[in-house]
Amino acid sequence: MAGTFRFSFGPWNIHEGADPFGPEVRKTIDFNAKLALYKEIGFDGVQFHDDDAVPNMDRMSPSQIIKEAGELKQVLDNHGLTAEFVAPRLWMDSRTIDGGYTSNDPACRRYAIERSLRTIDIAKALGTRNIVLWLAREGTYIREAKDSAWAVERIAEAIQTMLDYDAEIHIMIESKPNEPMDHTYIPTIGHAIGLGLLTTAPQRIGCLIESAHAILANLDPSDEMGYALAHKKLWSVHLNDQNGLKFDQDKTFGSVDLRRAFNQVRILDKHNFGNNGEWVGLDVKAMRTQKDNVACKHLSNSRNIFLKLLEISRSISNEMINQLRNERDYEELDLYIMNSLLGR
Ligand code: XLS
Ligand code: MG
Repeated sequence: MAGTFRFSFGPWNIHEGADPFGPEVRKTIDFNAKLALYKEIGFDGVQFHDDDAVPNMDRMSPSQIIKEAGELKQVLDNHGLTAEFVAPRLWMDSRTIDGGYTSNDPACRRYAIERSLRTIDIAKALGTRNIVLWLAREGTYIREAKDSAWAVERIAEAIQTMLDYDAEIHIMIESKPNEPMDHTYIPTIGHAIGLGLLTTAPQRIGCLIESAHAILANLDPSDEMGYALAHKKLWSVHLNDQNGLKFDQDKTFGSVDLRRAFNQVRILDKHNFGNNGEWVGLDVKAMRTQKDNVACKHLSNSRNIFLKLLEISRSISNEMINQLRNERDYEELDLYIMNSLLGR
């Protein structure tokens, strides 16, 4: 059994380099110029936040939003690109300061839900049924700020409203344990899958696993993937890397821990990831020190590292692994994997 791999990323992955402590260091690349880069560096799919697709959507009517998204679909077609998903950006607006679906202000919760329905309109106009929910501010800085049971119920109700709004959409929940919040309500993929059970259509709720988000929860991303695969819920991934428990780094895939990356590639390949149209998404950031003319290497390098690890994984003898498992000689298995990664 083997997977089929095609790659996607979002326009935010080509970035000016601002961080919380310093301003931009690279020139802005216009959205259309970014689209032109995709194929050049080996990518066929585009991930969108709703306002990546329709920038001024909060000031537009629903029909204007659909029209503008329809025009973008033409541009994508001209570039030979496919929209993988659209995600509502529920963390920038002043109405989402206290969260979107879990805000304590009912008017703000209504805004978050309305905005999510517009996201669905955009997805449909772009020709995808995939919605990603990264629940950025659905959490708290102090536990007493919200009731955690109500919060989860409110997220589920919001998702239910989205499912009822459109019978075709699939929702992929991207869990993350912290940042920007101290704690979020859907910190791991088990929570994401459980959340689906609170709706009337759990079969339309799946998940997207981001390597760094699993690592920030002190979990192994390939085991998180395995958990989701066992539930038939792994509908997308955001591969990247992360150097320990700190802010979300979005480093080049495999650049911190090659073996951890290898195991992600391997579990995806072993379980036929991509054969039902799933994409290998990357969510990586260039180092702030990169100059303008080399600010896409994190993307092409991540893809190349994935493909090299795939080659290594496929060259490994399953017979040898089975034999060592049967002998319970995991020291020898450890060495076999290390030697394979070292090219010996
Ligand atoms: C941020 C998230 C974001 C999502 C899409 O950490 O990974 O990029 O993937 O909303
Ligand atoms: Mg992500």
